[in-house]
Amino acid sequence: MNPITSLGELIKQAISKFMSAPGVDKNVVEELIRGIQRALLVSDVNVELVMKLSEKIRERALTEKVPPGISKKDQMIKIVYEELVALLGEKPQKIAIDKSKQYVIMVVGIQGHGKTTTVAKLANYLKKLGYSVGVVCADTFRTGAYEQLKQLLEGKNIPVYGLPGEKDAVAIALKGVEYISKEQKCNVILIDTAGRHKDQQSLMLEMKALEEKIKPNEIMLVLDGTIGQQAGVHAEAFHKATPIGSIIVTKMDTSAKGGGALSAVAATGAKIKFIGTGEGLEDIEVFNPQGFIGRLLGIGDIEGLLERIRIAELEFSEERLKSFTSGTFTLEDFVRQLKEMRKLGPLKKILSKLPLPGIPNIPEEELDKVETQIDKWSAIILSMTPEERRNPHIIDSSRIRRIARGSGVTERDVKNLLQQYNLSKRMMKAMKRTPWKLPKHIPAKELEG
Ligand SMILES: Nc1nc2c(ncn2[C@@H]2O[C@H](COP(=O)(O)OP(=O)(O)OP(=O)(O)O)[C@@H](O)[C@H]2O)c(=O)[nH]1
Ligand SMILES: [Mg+2]
Repeated sequence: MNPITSLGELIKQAISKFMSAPGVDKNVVEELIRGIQRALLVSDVNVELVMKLSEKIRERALTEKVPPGISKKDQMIKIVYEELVALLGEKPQKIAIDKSKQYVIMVVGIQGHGKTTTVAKLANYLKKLGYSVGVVCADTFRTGAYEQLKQLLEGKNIPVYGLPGEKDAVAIALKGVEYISKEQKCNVILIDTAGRHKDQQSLMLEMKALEEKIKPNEIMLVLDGTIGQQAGVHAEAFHKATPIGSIIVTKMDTSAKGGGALSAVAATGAKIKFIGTGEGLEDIEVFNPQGFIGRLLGIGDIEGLLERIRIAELEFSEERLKSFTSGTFTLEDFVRQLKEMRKLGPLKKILSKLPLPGIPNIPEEELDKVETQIDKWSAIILSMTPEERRNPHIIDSSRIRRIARGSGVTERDVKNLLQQYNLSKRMMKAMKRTPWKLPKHIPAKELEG
């Protein structure tokens, strides 16, 4: 069974059951957790990790407040999503290759894990991204390795170098790099290496020799996803022999153990860059934990949902809400709020997505200025006395002068801050009169800078 679908299907089942429950109580949450546990255990994810994750979900479900305007269900989806992403490591790895420089990638791994196939897939993938790519076959152990590579890349206009009969892998690699870069004028060079040797130690020695002589810019380790949690052990062993820069987990399409391989490798702290999802040349995917989990959960617009909750959390923290409505919205609240909003993206985009009734439109240039001024304003506020912060209306021109001097800004800067603060305060009052609702859906795209 396809592990991405099987793990995904099981998680989706658990979630859709959860979504169809009439309300959310402890039992419903427990059932959701059990469903997710089952899905992960079937996918060979380490039991201890599964238990830790369940505990985390349970704890957050019970303690985190639900911001107004958001359903408990949406909040639970967010919690499950975040905890699963944390299990696999947060960020996708970027392909950052300078097109004007030579970049050598050496692909290593155990026999049959998918090195040669992956080299071909990767060459094809990088070529599509616009790189000029060539491939070197430095596998002297497997008969027909060079032929295999040539066949995989047939018709792709990607040069393949090999020296059938030559027994010295280092010699082939050196000549190959020279040929691909000088004669073929390619800047990205992928080197396929042997997986089989008379023993593991001689394999590691050859990898070391290749690494020393070729000095690749990146060593990629290919790991077979069907080995489940064993993947973590192999990743660690290779890490010790040669500095592994990135990992590709292959055969994610064939075994139920894929989830185990991913979590085991992630647990070693190694960076998974791609996953292989089939035997074909196109079956390679950039490994992006967030996208991967998003698809597993089967929620079409997980990003939209997350943004909606983040904004709601930001705006409606209970304390903040109280200070808004009781009129004790202080200068410190103001700057803190701006800082937090800025974390979400460009201020003007956020504000333009919030329907604020009865509030004059703030010109775009003003908002641009606001963005650049937040740090300055923090400094200004630090120069104020606690009383001034609480009661800004007492700040007269002599106080303005003192504050400006103290924070190393102009008097205009101080006045400007006070003006913006007053404007914000008016916004809060207007909101109180016309309680506003968050839009149901803010497309994540529009929040991106
Ligand atoms: N289903 C599936 N099969 C894969 C994937 N990657 C590789 N394979 C298959 O796994 C087998 C071994 O792949 P190779 O690329 O030859 O493995 P290798 O690591 O180069 O093997 P040696 O050179 O013998 O060490 C082949 O039949 C590939 O088609 C994948 O992502 N999914
Ligand atoms: Mg091979």
